[in-house]
Amino acid sequence: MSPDEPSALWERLAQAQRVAVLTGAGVSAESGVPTFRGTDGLWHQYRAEDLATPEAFRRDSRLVWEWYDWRRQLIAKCRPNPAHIAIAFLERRSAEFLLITQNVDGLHRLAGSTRMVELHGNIWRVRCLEDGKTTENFDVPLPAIPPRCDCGGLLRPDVIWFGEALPPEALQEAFDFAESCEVFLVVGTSAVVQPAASLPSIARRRGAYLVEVNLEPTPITPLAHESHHGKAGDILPRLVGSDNFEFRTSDFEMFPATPSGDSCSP
Ligand code: BJW
Repeated sequence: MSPDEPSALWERLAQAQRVAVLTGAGVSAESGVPTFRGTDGLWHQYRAEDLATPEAFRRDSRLVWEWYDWRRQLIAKCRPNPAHIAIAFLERRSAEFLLITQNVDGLHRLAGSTRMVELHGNIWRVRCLEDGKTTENFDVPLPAIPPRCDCGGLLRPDVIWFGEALPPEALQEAFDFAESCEVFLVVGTSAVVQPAASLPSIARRRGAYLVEVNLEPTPITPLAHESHHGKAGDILPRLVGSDNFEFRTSDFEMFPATPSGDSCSP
């Protein structure tokens, strides 16, 4: 759809009780967080098999942690962009709302989203392989690699790697909401990674109004009632009406101590 074409989304949102949003790496791209696929994506430069599988971690936990430490340093400098803010704004104007994110960067929470499931975990949490305890960890950079738990056990990033099951409660909540919502927005995901990629078609089959925002066509495009091609940070605020509001960057201070107060937006 061109930016000038009228969108029926506004009307649909005004009538909807239940609104869902599925996000992927593209929603954080304008904040400076790299996506995974495409020519600038992480998987263009690095092999997922070496860095994002349980086998890779068993083989070389230091290498995997060095990669995650680098990404944590990069993300620590990033701030939410207008797309994150638009989604937090939409939550506030919806009777019932669920943000289903595949992102691990924590930027949605910083932007003010609260009704949210993180399907692929969170890069700011670690999990001990010995005692199974999960804790927040904002050390940037990590003082020791690989990091260790107080119990001496090896810590791993609390994210979901290929071949691993998604958190069952989060997944169930996402599927239940997709089956019962009236509006389902899909923002900045290539929609190739399962099971998250199935959610839009489930919602569509169950009668939801399906809207996509992405730089380019995806497998969701043929299913969508509306497909908006362009930057989420430009399109989403207009679509949901958050472009009439101003937000201070001080609203988005996140970590106890960030290496620099600057945004790493390009
Ligand atoms: C913009 C933009 C701008 C850019 N504005 N748009 C069925 C069929 C086939 C395979 C499978 C299947 N079921 C399971 C599988 C295997 C596998 C899978 O799906 N593989 C496919 C790739 C083939 N899935 C799994 O392994 C999952 N586990 C599972 O299913 O377990 C089953 C099980 C059950 C019981 C016991 C045991 C097992 C787990 C998947 C985990 C994915 N993990 C990662 C890494 C997370 C941690 C980390 O960050 O380090 O998650 S991989 C990576 O891909 C990351 C992302 O969340 C995920 C999705 O990527 P996303 O977000 O869509 O990013 P991109 O880069 O792909 O796309 C960005 C998009 O944004 C693009 O479209 C751009 O155009 C757009 N964009 N700038 C708007 N400014």
